[in-house]
Amino acid sequence: METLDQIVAQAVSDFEQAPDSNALEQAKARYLGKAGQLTERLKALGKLEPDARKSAGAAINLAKADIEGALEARREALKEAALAAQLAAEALDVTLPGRGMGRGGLHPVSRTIERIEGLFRSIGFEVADGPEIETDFHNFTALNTPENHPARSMHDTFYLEGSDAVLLRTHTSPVQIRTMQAHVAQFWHLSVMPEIRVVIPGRVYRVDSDATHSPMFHQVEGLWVGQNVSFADLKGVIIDFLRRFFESDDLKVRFRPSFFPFTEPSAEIDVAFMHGELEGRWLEIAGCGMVHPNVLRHGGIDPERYTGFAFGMGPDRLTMLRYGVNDLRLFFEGDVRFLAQFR
Ligand code: 2U9
Repeated sequence: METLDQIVAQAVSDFEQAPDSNALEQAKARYLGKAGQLTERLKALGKLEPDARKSAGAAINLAKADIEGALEARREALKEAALAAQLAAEALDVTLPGRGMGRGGLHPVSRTIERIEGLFRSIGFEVADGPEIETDFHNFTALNTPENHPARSMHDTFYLEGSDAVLLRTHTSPVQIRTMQAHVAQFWHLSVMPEIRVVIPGRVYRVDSDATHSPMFHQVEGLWVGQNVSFADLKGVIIDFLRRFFESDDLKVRFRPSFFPFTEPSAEIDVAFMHGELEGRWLEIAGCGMVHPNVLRHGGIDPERYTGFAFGMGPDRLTMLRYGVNDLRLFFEGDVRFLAQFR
């Protein structure tokens, strides 16, 4: 039979070799568990004479204390090793460089709008804006758009709930009406009013959505009203603007007769590049015309004394052309991977 010393030595060795706490507790059971070696010896004490029982019991208790000591020591060692492993796994390398703050930038359409504003400011235009929620009067009636015009239908225009007279503006033109009215209110007492020269950039809304139409898009409109403002002035301003905008002195521009309720005569403006991928192709870029007498009257201006021209263009489309973007929706999804390319 093994001596107590041998059992203790075996237990200490088993504990030391236990790789984790599970194995350690199993090893403990072999010595101190219900059927463990030391437990069996304690049970056997009952069969001994009282004197022998006393000395044997004392020896077993000493052995048990040794084994428990070794067990506790190994438990501590495993706990420390586990903590050290966790600390190593979760360690941060504080010497790594930081991630840095991402640098923001203007949206490509905002850049186009600022560019357009700058070019018109350079020839004496002011920049104006107005409300995106408009009245049916400013958006349609004042712009000579008849009661039955399809643009006024719920299929094309977002009306505010419970109203057929308040809507999301479908163009920036109502701001031009407001500009004329404010101008007249300020200068009506003068024998000749100063000229109005404004460009109006802004968001507009239409019931429309596909790769080339968004329910929200941008417009820039311009208006020049004064005595003797002519279609020749319109052509000069527009051609000069387009050549500067596209940085191309040999850009071709043509005015194609068209119809808008708010201008008469009216024209579509096409451009053709003399270089690059789109060379020689006519591209529709804007619309324009002489402000209709009814529209001047709604603005409070006497069409017998003053004339004016107006134009409208889509900066979203101009941005697509300038940067070669083929899906309008990319501008309004807010995907930073797309937008970061324009920083
Ligand atoms: C007033 C009088 C006249 C503005 C005009 C157009 C022609 C035109 C479109 C071009 C691209 C809108 O964004 S777009 O789809 N615009 O074709 N706009 S004349 O005429 C006005 C505006 C206000 C008081």
